[in-house]
Amino acid sequence: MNFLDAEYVQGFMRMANDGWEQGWHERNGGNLSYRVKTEEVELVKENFVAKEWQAIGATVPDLAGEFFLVTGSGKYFRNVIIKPEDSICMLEVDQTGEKYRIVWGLVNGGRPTSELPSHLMNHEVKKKATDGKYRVIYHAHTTNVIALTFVLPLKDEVFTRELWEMATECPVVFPAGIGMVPWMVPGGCEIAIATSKLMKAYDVAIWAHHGMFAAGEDFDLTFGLMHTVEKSAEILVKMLSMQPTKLQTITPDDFRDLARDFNVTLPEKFLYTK
Ligand code: 2HA
Ligand code: ZN
Repeated sequence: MNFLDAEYVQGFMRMANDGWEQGWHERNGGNLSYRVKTEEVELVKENFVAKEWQAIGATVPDLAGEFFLVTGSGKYFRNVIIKPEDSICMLEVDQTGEKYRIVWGLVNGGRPTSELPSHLMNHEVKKKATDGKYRVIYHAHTTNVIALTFVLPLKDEVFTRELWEMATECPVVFPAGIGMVPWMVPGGCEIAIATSKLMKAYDVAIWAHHGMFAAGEDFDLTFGLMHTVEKSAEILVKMLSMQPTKLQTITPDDFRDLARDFNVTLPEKFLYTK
């Protein structure tokens, strides 16, 4: 089968374009990765031409032998649907989990996303924590979330609670909450370690003054998660722009009622008295 005709490749490209249309991917901002299923690798492997092995910059032994579809470093989300073979690539992780090689794409040269260590370390954590169910890691420069990292304390409890309060669906969409990474140099192993630690507990991590990481089972759920958090942040920015205080809001007991009826567990650490 032609590589670009595979349904998951189409889904990947559509998600990248949806993110572009949301305004989350100025220039080469953001990156996306998908852990490909064995049968999906089989479908397209007649198209593979393996390049040389390269260091990942992190060690991910639990991803040994896995294949990933990822955006390219310096590539623009805007271009993914018009020139996918230049903008994205399929890569294979070696048996030690220390190296990768490109097997399709990036036809004009280049490397996988500069955030490859964060993507792969997050995949490793999520693969283990969800029995292999989670397959998507998405990083975007979401405007309103970034704006909030200048005015709210960079604490998991504060971001989770404030964003939950802005839209009733939020605690149902991200019941585990949100983890905060203080400002760090992007692209390296250190920020990857900090982020993947948070991913053990959460599906969302916010990088202060930079953007967001979201993890999920498939493209719909992961894009939907990013979209929901950013929408909630937009409401919070609008609310704070009107006045600094709320006249009324969703209370801790309201959240407990919601949790009961919607069958979700909301950690009590987010339901503190203000
Ligand atoms: O340019 O978003 O964090 C890609 C990025 C780096
Ligand atoms: Zn970024």
